[in-house]
Amino acid sequence: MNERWTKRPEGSNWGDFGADDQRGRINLLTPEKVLQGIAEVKVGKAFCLSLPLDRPGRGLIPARHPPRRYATIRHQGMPTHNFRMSVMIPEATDVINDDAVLIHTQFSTQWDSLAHVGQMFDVMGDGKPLPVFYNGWRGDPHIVAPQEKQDAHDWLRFEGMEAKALGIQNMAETGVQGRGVLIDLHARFGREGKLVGYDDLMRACESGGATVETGDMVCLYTGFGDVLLEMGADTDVKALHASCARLDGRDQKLLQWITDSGLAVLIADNYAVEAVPGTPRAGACAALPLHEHCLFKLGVHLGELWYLSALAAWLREHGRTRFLLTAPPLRLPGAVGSPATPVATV
Ligand code: UVW
Repeated sequence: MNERWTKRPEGSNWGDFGADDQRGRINLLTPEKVLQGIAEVKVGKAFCLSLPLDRPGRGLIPARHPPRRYATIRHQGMPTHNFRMSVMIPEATDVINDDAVLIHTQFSTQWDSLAHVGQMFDVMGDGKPLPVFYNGWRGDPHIVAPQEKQDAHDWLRFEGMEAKALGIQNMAETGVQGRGVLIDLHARFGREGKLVGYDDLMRACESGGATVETGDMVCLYTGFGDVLLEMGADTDVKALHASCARLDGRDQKLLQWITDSGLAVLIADNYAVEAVPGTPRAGACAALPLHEHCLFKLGVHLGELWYLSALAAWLREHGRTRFLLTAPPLRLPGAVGSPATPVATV
């Protein structure tokens, strides 16, 4: 018996990939799936599926800020900016730049690790809900709390937080490569702020010719990335929140489809894949029901704010929906999310 849980959440797959599994459905990215992805490479054209990492402007999710860049300090307090090596070695002709970045891992194009969203859940069946994550890993001791530094800048006040289990490096270490399938919601709903349930999703699959098989990496193109880029740095947050399709995480049929389809990961060009918060419901429940279903119950990593526009246009023009997708996060031990620069090859 597993010592972390005696009762697994209804509809979850905890334990199915192993008692101590930390990869979830990434386990489905087998060599066969990589070969299926490679079989989709017909013309050798590659697409960058990342936004510029300083987009979306400020304010979309107020806790997350654009990257800040710093020059490193190389010698006698001097910044490594057009730094002349002759300062240190008189004959040297070299000129050097070096930088450091303070980056909010989920500000722009990103992966959510399985440590990103858990639930208060009665995992030991003793009537005492605890903070728990996929496969019964705990908020404490597995997701280690930060130490507070009272005198630090707000951004830097809580240092040392660490996902000792389920950190994003677990995903990175697999290479995250396989067959991508794009479902074109924009072709069906345009920029309407539409809540998409199972029936809508199935109609979009049918009209776009997309089929999803076990182990596929599913990308939802909604057009959100285009709206965001058109706004430039001055994000109109209200307009953005009202734009384009997002999944209805309260639709049980949709959640069941995620389970049954066997998809390995779920990706969108919007900021949460689903509507946030989910439509109101009486009683104790998840505010982010699709996050609960994917990250907490099934171990399905979520990709958000990906740039899918150019790929979607090319696929539509060529009557295709599948491609090779290579999308590792940073191999950053203990992080709960990561920027990504995914590549689709067609
Ligand atoms: C939220 O907090 C809404 O997280 P995510 O980046 O997964 O949308």
